[in-house]
Amino acid sequence: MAEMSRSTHIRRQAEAVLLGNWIGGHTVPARTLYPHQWSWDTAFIAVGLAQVAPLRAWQDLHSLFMAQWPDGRVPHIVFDPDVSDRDYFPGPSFWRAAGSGFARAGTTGIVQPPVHALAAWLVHQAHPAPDELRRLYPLLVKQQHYLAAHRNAGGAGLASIVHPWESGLDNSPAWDEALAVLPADTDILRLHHRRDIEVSVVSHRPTDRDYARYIALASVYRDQGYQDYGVRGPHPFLVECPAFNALNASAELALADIAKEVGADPLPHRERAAAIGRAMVERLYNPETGMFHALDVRAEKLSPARCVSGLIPLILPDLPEAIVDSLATQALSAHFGMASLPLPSYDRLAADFDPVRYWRGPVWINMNWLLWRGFTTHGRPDLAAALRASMLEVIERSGCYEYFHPVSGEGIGTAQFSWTAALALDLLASDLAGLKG
Ligand code: 2M8
Repeated sequence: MAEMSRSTHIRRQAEAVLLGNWIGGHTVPARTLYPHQWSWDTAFIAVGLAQVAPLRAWQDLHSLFMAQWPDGRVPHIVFDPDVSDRDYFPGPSFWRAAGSGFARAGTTGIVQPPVHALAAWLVHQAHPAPDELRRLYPLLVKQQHYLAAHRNAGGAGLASIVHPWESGLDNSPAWDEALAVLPADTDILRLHHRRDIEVSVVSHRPTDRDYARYIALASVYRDQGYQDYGVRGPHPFLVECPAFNALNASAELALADIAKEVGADPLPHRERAAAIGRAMVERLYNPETGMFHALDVRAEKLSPARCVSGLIPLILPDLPEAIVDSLATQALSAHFGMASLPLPSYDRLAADFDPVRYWRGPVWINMNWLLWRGFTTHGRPDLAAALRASMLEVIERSGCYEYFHPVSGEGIGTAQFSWTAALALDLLASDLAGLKG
């Protein structure tokens, strides 16, 4: 297809997906499988909406931040009062978290990666809206404050996640070792009915053993009132994820830009970003594999798994040049095999690489979009261009799927998935001369 009609084809599809998933006030990730508002999905969606409906982008971000908790945490799901509790598990009756008074059906009590400051800055780049930035800035600062004050379980200034769902890469092999020491009591699933496997293919979703651990971990956190006690506290899962922390540092950099725009001081944001970057290099980088790994804070051990999350620190502009080179080498190596297809979520050479199971092999567009930004930031236009082309190619061929088969490029998971559509729109709008933001 000629370049023009090819872009038009993708753009039309993507716009239709975002319109179809707009339920008035916010956009859902996908109508059937994910019928509520998700935190980091909202950020990626806003980036794409900036190209076609900037008012909806701001509305999406504001509706998420209306549910921000008084302690600053932005919940990973804001439940829609018009959706039955039976339509998503675990729903409001499991979490029993009121959140802020504005979330009528409540929220979850865990978070997701803080991509929102970057998203707000990118929306503003596409359609300058200083008043919107002024409204959001203090809320974004509070979100960062929560992570710095309550999640520094390892004591080095990095945020720990307390549940795999907080990473957004739910069943990534990055958590396998930290989860293995926890009991996997699948009896818990007799009490709690898995809705996800009724509306998608069982072999693509996390296993029952993983799911049982997710439910047990969420119950522990809920039953301790969603309090964070740090490394010596009772929480059984405390992990420093390289992607989460890279996004945390990148949020501070975006806040520095936003601060300048709204008349606040950018310097503390830059200093925090630099400190997070340094701690990541010290704690999460493994020179032997040439990439970053998740750190189990309780066991004080790096996960051996090579996951795409370990390449995401490439988004940080001040990463040492030798590490940038190494991450690029890894991306091109047989482990990830960035070539005609975008990067998979997990090491292609690993014995347990699974091309269809969720975050244990398939290609995800949000991860590749971040890497594309990273290559551009570090002056690798050739790699950025190749990755951009392969993402658009797979979306054109298969549609706006949730994820893609890492060998055939076939679309898998749910169709009409919002962040795939949104990021396709951003890719189409971005020329290779440079990134916005
Ligand atoms: C997936 O996670 C949810 C739980 O949060 C689920 O499996 O039900 C992940 O891919 C996550 O990153 C994403 O935000 C969410 C909604 O798209 O779905």
